[in-house]
Amino acid sequence: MTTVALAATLGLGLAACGGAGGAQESVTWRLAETHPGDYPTTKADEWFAEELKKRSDGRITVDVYPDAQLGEERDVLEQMQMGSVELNRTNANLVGEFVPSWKAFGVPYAFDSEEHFWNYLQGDGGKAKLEELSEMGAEGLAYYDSGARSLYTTGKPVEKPEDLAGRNIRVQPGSITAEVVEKLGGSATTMDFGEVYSSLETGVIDGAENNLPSYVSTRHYEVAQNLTLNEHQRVPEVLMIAQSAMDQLSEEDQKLVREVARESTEVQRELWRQEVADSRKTLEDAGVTITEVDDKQAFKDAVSDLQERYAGQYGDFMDAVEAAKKQ
Ligand code: GTR
Repeated sequence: MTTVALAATLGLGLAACGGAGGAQESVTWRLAETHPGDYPTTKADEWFAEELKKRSDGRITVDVYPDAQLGEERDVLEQMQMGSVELNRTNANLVGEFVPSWKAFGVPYAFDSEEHFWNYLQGDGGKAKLEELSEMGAEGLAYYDSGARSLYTTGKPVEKPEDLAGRNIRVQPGSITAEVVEKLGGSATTMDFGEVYSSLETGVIDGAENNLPSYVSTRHYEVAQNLTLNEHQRVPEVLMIAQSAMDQLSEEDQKLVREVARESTEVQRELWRQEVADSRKTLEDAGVTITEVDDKQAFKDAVSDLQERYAGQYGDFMDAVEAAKKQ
């Protein structure tokens, strides 16, 4: 845990001392966010906080801490488990370290399209998945969009999986993306989000993978100027709350939290669509080499034996994903 994260944890510990369980008159909670203030997830967090304050007549205050002020995502998830951070917006890939069945979100090419992805998330499969967060003492409140993840590299552009040979690609902690990258032919290094820029700059890694808005907001495109739109994963963002925080509320306020969180999904999705378009423009203006991959078959073939293994390991997920195709 970083010093900042530790200090934040201690600070909260003191603030929480008054609460002895049961419904509180009013609560002030912290929401951890890794992205900067102008990123779509952060704006949705803010909308959630404002709306909740308004509709609870001031009983529920949520302070959003952007820019990983409460620590890197993995640290925050640990704090969530201990109940020392109440709310967290994180990427589903990171959750796998704490709730192993969530690693399923990293299965490559699981979803055919944005529509398929959202059919799954908003259907029974997606709802059941949110409930699995109880294993880490949390409740899943809402999904946010995160588009598709693609590769980006320094050096020469990646046009086909073979181009990854000998290249070291950063992946998120807790995810199965390392296996995916290695099947594609590269080598994988697990690293916190905040370390990626300098590691690209100094050549510790040769690339990473993410969606367009993250590639732009982190300015990774300045140091890794080749983007390959191979779209190997669609991994949602999730807004979660520590069970110990939820337990402080009356039933009526718990319902309100869930309702406002659900509504914030629509706000975020709208912001997301705009951000993807803006990011594409930023990248084009900056002269980034964008390699379109119209036929993703070579990438899909490279990971096909993983698919068989995952179908066994994450059978329920794969069945629900399949069912969401037909809706
Ligand atoms: C982004 C995601 C972040 C973080 C990051 C990463 O797409 O929104 O929460 O997980 O990816 O690659 O670490």
